[in-house]
This record gives sequence, structure tokens and C-alpha cells, in this order.
Amino acid sequence: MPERSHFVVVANRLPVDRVTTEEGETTWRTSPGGLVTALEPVMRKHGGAWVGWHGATDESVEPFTHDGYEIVPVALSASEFEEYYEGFSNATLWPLYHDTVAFPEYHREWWDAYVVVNRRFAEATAEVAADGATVWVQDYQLQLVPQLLRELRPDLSIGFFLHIPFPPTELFQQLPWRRRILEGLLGADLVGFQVPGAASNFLRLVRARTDHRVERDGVALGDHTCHARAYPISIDTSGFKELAESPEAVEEADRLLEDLGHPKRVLLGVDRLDYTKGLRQRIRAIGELFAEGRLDPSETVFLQIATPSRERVEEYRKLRDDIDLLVGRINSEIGDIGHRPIVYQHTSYPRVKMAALYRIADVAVVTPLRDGMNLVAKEYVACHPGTEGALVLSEFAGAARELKQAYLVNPYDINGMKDTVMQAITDPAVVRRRRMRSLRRQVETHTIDAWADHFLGDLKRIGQARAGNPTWSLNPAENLARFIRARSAENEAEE
Ligand code: GDG
Repeated sequence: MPERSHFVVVANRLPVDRVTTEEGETTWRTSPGGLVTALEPVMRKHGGAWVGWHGATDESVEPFTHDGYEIVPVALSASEFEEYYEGFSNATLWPLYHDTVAFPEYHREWWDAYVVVNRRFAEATAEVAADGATVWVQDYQLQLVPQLLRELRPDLSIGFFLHIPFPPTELFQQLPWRRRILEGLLGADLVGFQVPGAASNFLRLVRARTDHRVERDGVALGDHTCHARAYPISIDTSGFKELAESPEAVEEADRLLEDLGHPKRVLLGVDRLDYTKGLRQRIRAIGELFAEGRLDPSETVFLQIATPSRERVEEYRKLRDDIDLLVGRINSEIGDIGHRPIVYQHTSYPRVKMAALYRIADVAVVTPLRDGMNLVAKEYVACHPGTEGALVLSEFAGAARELKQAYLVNPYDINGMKDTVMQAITDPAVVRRRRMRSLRRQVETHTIDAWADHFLGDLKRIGQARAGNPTWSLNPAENLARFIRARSAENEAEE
């Protein structure tokens, strides 16, 4: 049993994958993906423990230390993996929360497994958290954990962050277990969302579907107040920039250009292979630009990397087949022997190769149908050298609220998307540079550190207020009197 930690991150997956070296040794390597990219640097800075599933079913793994923090594995059985993870998390909640771009399925046995697994995560966390520790629960797979954890450990300061969108009332109401999910989240002291609209959706639903009183961003719950606010996530901007400027990345970029035959122009897409990422529409749009001669295949290459994801879920298998077919058709119609206008790789690359890809891309095309934030857009801005690049970005990514100087598109509007891609290519250099400079400023001033400090700072302040005001009342006058008493006590303590 590891020492109890004062800071605990709880996420469905651990930030590490088990790999076997050439010598046959088993070791753990940091895994790719949005949540891990965002939280790994936070964890390295704060230390503490990360509670999560280790990636294999029907197997218990002992806690261990990785990169200076504790890893606390939670076991899942094969049927739990199917029902809680592939089922309720990824075939119910994921499509529902992404505006039903795929059809959400509702099965009672999936929900039952979701409850069982959430309880297990809460119990594992309750064991590992020190007295009064700060616990930060992550994402849609664990929405019941805040409430379950508070029941077990009322002394903890509990934060929750949702990495994906939170749906509007009309969609969320479909969920047969809507109230249980809301109550689960309300167990937290602070629930963070990517954009203010998501926080408003949540508060609107709490008003409509529970008896709790909502005042501004707070929900009064007797023993605590749950606040709901927006904290747009970001990246380790300087870390990415350094990586992209490293000799390895520069060399890798040269190699990539060589392999591509030194095209005049590279368009780049990088996504997990997921139906929310708008790959079908994007590939169609760019394929049509080639077919119509607006893009010349002898000078432009569209490089699309699709990282394998959730491969056993039916909808994802279908997507993979569709993309293979679409890319194959376009290349066979427009390409030449030994020359493909679309270079499509269904694979995962090391980080340095990702940085090299961002270096060589003249235009990054990031066009999800719905996305909580989208870190790829920010990584491109951080990694692309100079100010010659251009970012084409979907209006429906959370990042669009911040990266306002991107070339914004509606990914459902194929003609509009085609025109905007062409504009990103043909705008005068001075316009492109101005846009890129503004984007760069944005990602340099809004980093992952700032995000974590903002969230954790707020969580700490809320915790302090709770300590000074343990019995929140629904009577505002009484609360005010109590607040004043707590403040004067604080001031006296400071003096
Ligand atoms: C969720 C939300 C939100 C991708 N391929 C490789 C690789 N990646 C890395 C990228 C980036 C991350 O994965 C993908 O992040 P996104 O934000 O684009 O998307 P999701 O995975 O859907 O993330 C999203 C995010 O959580 C954070 O809150 O922004 O809205 O859906 O960092 O670089 N990394 C490596 N090899 C790959 O092949 N090493």
C-alpha cells in the first residue's frame, strides 16, 4: 500500500501503458491521448497519486512509482470493460455528450456496471487519499465518483473536470439515469467544464431536474456547495515548442519531407480515429478540392494521421472501414502511380514525430463535429516554427472560443470548408502571419500550468470557505452573518 497522498488524480485510465522491451522485460511508458497529455505535466509538478485502470482485464496490479508519483491501479473484469467502458462510457455517454453525432444506446446492464465500477474507483481513492487531501476526478467515465467519495470521505476537497462537452438540456434529458449523474457530479466542491456554455447547461439541468437551490454558479447541498465553472484546458506550450525545436524533431521533419517527395505544400490532420473528429467530411472536402483542380496533387499533399482508438466498439470499426474506402477511392481516382494526394496513416507515433509533423504542416486542418477542446489545434500553434502556418478550425471545438484568429469552419458545410481551406492557403502572407502571431500569443499565455493552477486555486479557496462555513444555510441573511464571522476569524488568525 503506497503512502497516503495529499493530491490524487482519478481517471479511467492510468497515464501509462505496459510495454515489453526487446529483452523481454515489462516496463511502463506514458500513453498518448488528450487527458494524459494535459495532466501528466501537472502530476509531475505536484506529485501525489494517480488512480486508474491499467489497461488489462481480470488482473490486479500492485501500486508502483512512475516519474515521481504513485500509480494506483484499479482492476476491471472483462465484462466490466465491455459494459462500463465500451458500453456505458463510449456507446452511451460519448455520443450523447457529443450532440448525438452517433446514436447513443441505453442498456440497463451497462448502467449497473457503470455504478459498480464508479464505486470501486471511489473506494480505491478513499484508501489512498490523506486526511483533507485534494482529489481531482477526471471525465465522463467517473461522474458518480464525487458523490460516492464524499459519502466515504467527507473531509476531502473534491474537484471534477469534464474533458468533453456537456450536452444541452434537450439531449441530456434522454438519459434514463439523468438525475443520478447530476447528483454524482454535485458531490464535488468544484465541477470544471471546457467552456462556459457547458457549465450553464449543467446548472440549468440541476435547476430543472433536482430540488437543489442554484445561486449564480453554486448549488447549495447542505454539507457543501458545488460550484460549476469553465476552465479551458491547454497544453505544455514551452515543452512542445522545445520538443519541436530539438535536433531530433528537425531531423525527423527533414526525413518526412524527403519521404513525401518535398511537396510545395503539406496539409495535416491528426486525430484519434473517432466519429466526433469529422474525418469523413474533411477527407471528402479535400478530396473534392483535388478533384476540381483547386488543389494540385503534384504540389500539395494531405497527410492524415488517425490514431487507433476504441477498436472493439462497432461504430469505430465502421468508421475505420469508411475512411479506408474513402481515401482509397480518392487516391485511385486522382493519384498517379507512386503518388498519392492523400497520405493516410492509421497508427500512433512517438511525440517527437508528432512535433515534426506539426513543423512541416503549412496548414493544420482540425475540423471536429464536436470537441470539448481539441489539443491538436493548440499543439500545432505551439510547434509550427515561424509565422507561416495556418490553422483551419471547427467552430464546434471548444478551442474555437480561444483561437479566434484561426480560419473557422462549420464542418457540416463541405463547400464552406473547401473555401476556407483555400483561403487559408491563398491569403496574403501578411494576413496569415498576423493570424498566426495572435494564435501563438494565445497558447503562450494560456498554458496547462495556468489551467491547473486556476482550477486547483479555486478548489482550495472553496475548501477554505467550506471550513469556515460548515453548515451552509439556504437563508441568505444567515449565510452573510456566518460569512462575516468566518472572515473576521480568518483576519484575526492572520493578524
Ligand atoms: C479529450 C477531448 C480535449 C494523438 N495521436 C497521437 C498522439 N496524440 C495526442 C495529441 C493530443 C491528444 O493525443 C489528442 O487530444 P485532443 O484534445 O485532440 O482529443 P481527445 O483525445 O479526444 O481528448 C478533447 C482533451 O480530452 C483534453 O481535455 O481537448 O476535446 O475529446 O495531445 O498530440 N500523441 C502521440 N502519438 C500519436 O500518435 N504521442
